[in-house]
Amino acid sequence: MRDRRIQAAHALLPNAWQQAPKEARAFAPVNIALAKYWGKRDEALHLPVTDSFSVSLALGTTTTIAKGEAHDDFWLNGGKIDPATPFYKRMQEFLDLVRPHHSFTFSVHTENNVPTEAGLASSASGFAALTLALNSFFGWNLSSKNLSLLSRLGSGSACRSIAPGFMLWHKGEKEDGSDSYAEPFPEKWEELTCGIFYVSTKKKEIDSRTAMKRSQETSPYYPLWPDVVAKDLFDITEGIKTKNFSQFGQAIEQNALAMHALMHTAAPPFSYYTSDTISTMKHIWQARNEGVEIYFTMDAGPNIKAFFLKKDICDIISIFKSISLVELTF
Ligand code: 2P0
Repeated sequence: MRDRRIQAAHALLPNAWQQAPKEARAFAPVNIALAKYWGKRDEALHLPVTDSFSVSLALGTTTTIAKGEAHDDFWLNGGKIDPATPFYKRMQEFLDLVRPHHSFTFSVHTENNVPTEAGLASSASGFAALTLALNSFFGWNLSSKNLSLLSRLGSGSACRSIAPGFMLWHKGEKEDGSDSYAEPFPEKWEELTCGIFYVSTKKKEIDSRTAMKRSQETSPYYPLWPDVVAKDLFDITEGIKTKNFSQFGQAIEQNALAMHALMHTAAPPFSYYTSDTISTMKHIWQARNEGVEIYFTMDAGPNIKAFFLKKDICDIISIFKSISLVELTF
């Protein structure tokens, strides 16, 4: 499994490289999945069962890399990471793919301006920022496609975090994953607005990797998922192209609810919903019934990300006191 990952990474890198600057820093945005990545056709290479689609936020991760000392040292928001944690191990495993030689060590400072591990996709922006920082640290000069392919080896959804705007991740067909990358979807939507309901910023009880695997392996409804995504993805992209907000909104909400239904029907079942998640969903449905167009999506966590149009901002903030507006990047 490790060899296939190393092979996949090395296929993307130049033949010879050397450390260029003393340190390098890069920013990558959080991406919010609108048609979700939920299930893998290859676990080692993070190859998905379906295409997926996202929009990037202005929030994200800034990563600074320098050469380390005796061993790898990682910091997250100013705190040093314990080498026994899964976070440390995942970072180290990713860096193993690109270490110039066995004894080369890294010092990595990661700053998130979103709550870590609260279902706000910080592992995606984290691995994307790390990939972009490595690219300038070693002077690889990789294309956007190769940056996306490389970051996918850290975390699948990271491949959609290497650029702003709408991103489409092609699932690809090849066994080596060389055609499974994300690229910008060539449409903008300046009117589109996002607001987050921070229902809980507590660490989640079940990590998304485990959640995805259990849904795929045990939900009797998983076989329906590829067709659900294909239909939703069509409606989302058509909605964007024709600026049909109802078509777009219905599809993103349906896709998120279908993904959570897979978790609710897994064995054993589990849920990221809290009672506040459910009351926020109901509040959104009620506002919609009363004529205010607002739709939501949710990822592997209890927080709700709502989408609406700029013209409705005043109504939205007067109806939803706890919504935090966040900037999208087009
Ligand atoms: C997504 N999520 O499309 C979906 C929706 C969470 C809910 O991708 O195992 O951390 O590293 O490839 O990318 C979260 O899964 O999983 C995720 P790995 P990842 O954004």
